[in-house]
Amino acid sequence: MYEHPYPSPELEAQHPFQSLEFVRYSPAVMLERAQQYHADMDRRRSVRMFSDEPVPRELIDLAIMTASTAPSGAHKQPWTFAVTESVEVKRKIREAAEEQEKVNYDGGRMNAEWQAALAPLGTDYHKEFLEIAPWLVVLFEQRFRLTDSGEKEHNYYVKESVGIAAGMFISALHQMGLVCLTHTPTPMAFLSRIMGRPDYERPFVLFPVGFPVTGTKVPELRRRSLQEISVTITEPLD
Ligand code: IYR
Repeated sequence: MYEHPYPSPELEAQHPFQSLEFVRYSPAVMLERAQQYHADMDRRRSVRMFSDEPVPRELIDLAIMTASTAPSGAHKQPWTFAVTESVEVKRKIREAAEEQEKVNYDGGRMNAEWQAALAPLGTDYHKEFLEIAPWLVVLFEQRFRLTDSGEKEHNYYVKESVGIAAGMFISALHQMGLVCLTHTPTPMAFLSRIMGRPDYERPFVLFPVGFPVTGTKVPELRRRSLQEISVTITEPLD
């Protein structure tokens, strides 16, 4: 039994609590679901060739709602998802992204080691997909929040929180049968300007979202094995 139950009666008297909605599966169902989910997620790939086929806004909104279930520091939910299907907005974003990427690739802002690491992906400064994909979703991190009275309210673990939300967004899209690219055309300040976001928000990732163009190819990648990515600790080492 816990000597320090959570919530304590004093805590619960001051802040509302509710019962956890927990679904318990049998061991066989747990294993089946775990294997299914892994196999499904293992098919997810970043895509750079999008179809211009339309995607209902409702699906984008559902992916955002799923992303926003992410845990966040002090439950501050320090994110804004800016969504556009506007031809003009997408064109401006493509132009500005290509301008930055040209400096990254051809102007030496990415060093030789970095460029070599990207060689198997074959990326370059051309970002046509930013106009072709039906939706662009820019995830902004809120460094702080302004209250209704205009006061700064702190957010906590913003990068961690927004990173988790980004991952959940990516998996939500995959689960519903859409693809995206995790795109960071750095420096990304142009996204704040074009999308009219306040200066206390910073662009974190730009996601083109849609369907892959028919015949899309992706690089053959090997995912690191469990043995390579996981260690088991059996005794304290310090
Ligand atoms: N932002 C550039 C370069 C780039 C960097 C990394 I790290 C990648 O994994 C892929 C691309 C671009 O989008 O082309």
